[in-house]
Amino acid sequence: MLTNLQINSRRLWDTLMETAAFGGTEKGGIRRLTLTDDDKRVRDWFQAQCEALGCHVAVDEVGNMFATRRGRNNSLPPIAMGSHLDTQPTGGKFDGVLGVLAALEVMRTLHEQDYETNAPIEIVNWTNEEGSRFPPAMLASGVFTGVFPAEYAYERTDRDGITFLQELERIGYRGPMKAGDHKLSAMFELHIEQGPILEAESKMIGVVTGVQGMRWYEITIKGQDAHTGATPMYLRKNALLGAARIIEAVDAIGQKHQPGVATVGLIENKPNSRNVVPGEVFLTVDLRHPDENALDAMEEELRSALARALPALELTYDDNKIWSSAAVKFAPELIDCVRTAAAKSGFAMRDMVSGAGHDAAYVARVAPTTMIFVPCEGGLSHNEAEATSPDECAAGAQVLLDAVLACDHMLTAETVR
Ligand code: HGY
Ligand code: MN
Ligand code: MN
Repeated sequence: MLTNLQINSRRLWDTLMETAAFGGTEKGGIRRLTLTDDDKRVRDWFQAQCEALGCHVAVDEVGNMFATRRGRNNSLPPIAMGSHLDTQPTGGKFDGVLGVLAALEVMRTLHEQDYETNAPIEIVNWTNEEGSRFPPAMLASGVFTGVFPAEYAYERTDRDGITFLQELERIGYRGPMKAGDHKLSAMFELHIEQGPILEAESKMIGVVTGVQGMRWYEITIKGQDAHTGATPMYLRKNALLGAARIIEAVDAIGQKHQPGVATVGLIENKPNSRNVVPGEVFLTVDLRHPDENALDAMEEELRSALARALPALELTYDDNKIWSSAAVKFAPELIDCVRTAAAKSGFAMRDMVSGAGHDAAYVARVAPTTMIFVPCEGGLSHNEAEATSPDECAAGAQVLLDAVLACDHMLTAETVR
């Protein structure tokens, strides 16, 4: 039951470039941290575009936006196409954005062709997927799926002590709908791969079968501020030296447990003065692996590294696991919809597990979910130079359209039985 509906590649590309202006950076990336004025601007723009297509836009209590196009049978929960419009501080034009704007292109195509689906079709913009400003990542899809209570999200603070709730209310996106009350029949998320595999193998489509497990830790190391001139080496309690030992140890854990990965990404050194021996360091650790047992081993080795390295430098520390997202497998029936869709357009494809986290990892807890990847240049992402081509964006959007219609057809057959 595949149609001949074709997305408009030019319009999709123009829309991607147009919205990159909301938080655009000189280096050609996007800095659109969640719940900032730039996030508000792109949300307002997105809502207007969806309403112009006749979609109803609802917002839930943590700012998740749901733009719904009615179908023949509106008693069915919508088939959703979701991703995120927030970015990293030095993000690119495509991470998250491609998924939401390709979904908008699908909606525009259905609308202009006056194509009636059986189930309602929906675009979802998930709040704070990145977790860069308000950790952890995937915070609002986590509230939607019952992983976190809304109050937990509301209390999260950025590094300036501002709360998620303050900002959500300030930009006017604290919606009336209780997160999770809104049901979904299915969700597809289109995303750039953010890794090198598809490009290296000249594959256009990644048929994503799951997402690897992820854990985040916050570690505070304490020593003693002291004078860099008058304090002999043997009398120092240098927290930054301790941090250096831990940064090395974390990298060694990642090297040892490949394909797992391990990273120290954020570090704050205090007082960060050139003639003071640093007395306190705050740093974050990001551990990931497709296998939960391997993640347990990596976590154990992190704990031992802390216990071994820091007391030896007369430093104290506290470590706090702030987030854990278990490895996820996606819905086989939706994966098949993606395969069918990619084959219809003759795109070379391959199965893969996502290295990056995505809202789909949480949505899979409450509805059949899967993802579609397209390549990005050099596998580079979370970088202002992140790039992909109009053809790759169009291929992803076309597969998204055809996968959603294949899913609609499958659900119709199920409900007709
Ligand atoms: O951290 C992640 O994998 C995602 O980009 N938020
Ligand atoms: Mn993303
Ligand atoms: Mn990201």
